[in-house]
Amino acid sequence: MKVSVVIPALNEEGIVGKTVESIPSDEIRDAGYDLEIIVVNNDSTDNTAREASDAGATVFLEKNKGYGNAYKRGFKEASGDIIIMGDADGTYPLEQSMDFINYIVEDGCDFVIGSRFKGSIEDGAMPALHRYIGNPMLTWMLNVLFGSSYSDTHCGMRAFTREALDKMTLVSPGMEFAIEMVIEASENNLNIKEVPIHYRKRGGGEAKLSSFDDGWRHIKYMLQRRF
Ligand SMILES: Nc1nc2c(ncn2[C@@H]2O[C@H](COP(=O)(O)OP(=O)(O)O)[C@@H](O)[C@H]2O)c(=O)[nH]1
Ligand SMILES: [Mg+2]
Repeated sequence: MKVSVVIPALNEEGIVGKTVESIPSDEIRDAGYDLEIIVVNNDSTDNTAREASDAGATVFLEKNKGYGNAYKRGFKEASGDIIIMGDADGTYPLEQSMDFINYIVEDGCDFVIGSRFKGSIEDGAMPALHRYIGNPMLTWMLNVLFGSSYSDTHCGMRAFTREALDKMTLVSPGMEFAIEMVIEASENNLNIKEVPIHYRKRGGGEAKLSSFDDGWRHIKYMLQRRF
């Protein structure tokens, strides 16, 4: 069986290399899996692409900007039976990848998603506005509208099977991709598992997320999709 780790990266010089290196390649290979690491770049103006490939990733350049477009490209290029996804900014514990894989292979889960709210959040890793208002409100709204029971719909560290990927219709170009995927997982009745994770401060660079624009886009996406 093969595992593909897919990471989108826009101007993540200084941290994308460390993020790639934090993937426990030996542990994954020792457990008997083939492994590929894919970084999808989008016209970064810094050394992101070079740093990622020096760290051992295969780098693709996607011409259409956006978080969703980057992931769609990465998933198209990935040939794994299991796909793991996460940010290039050092915030997610990719070193915990084997836990995610094991929930799929040993417990038969289809879709595994981290939860920062069931786990822990390093001081300064998430602005108070997102931690106490934005994320809980968006998570609550999604659960009410789509009948799901997530605790952290915006957690970007996830793993799923190829069959699960094939069932999900993923078309959003931008950050709404994150919630499109959890809605698709829920609506396709995938066997979903939440794993508590520790969320760290960004290892450098700048957040690409804009609180109000992206918050509003998420609300609009949910309402348009539901009604
Ligand atoms: N290739 C690519 N990656 C992106 C784009 N926008 C965001 N990313 C990456 O997607 C991940 C999530 O973005 P981030 O700024 O960390 O958002 P946050 O975690 O919600 O604050 C990071 O690894 C970014 O580098 C984009 O337009 N293209
Ligand atoms: Mg991030």
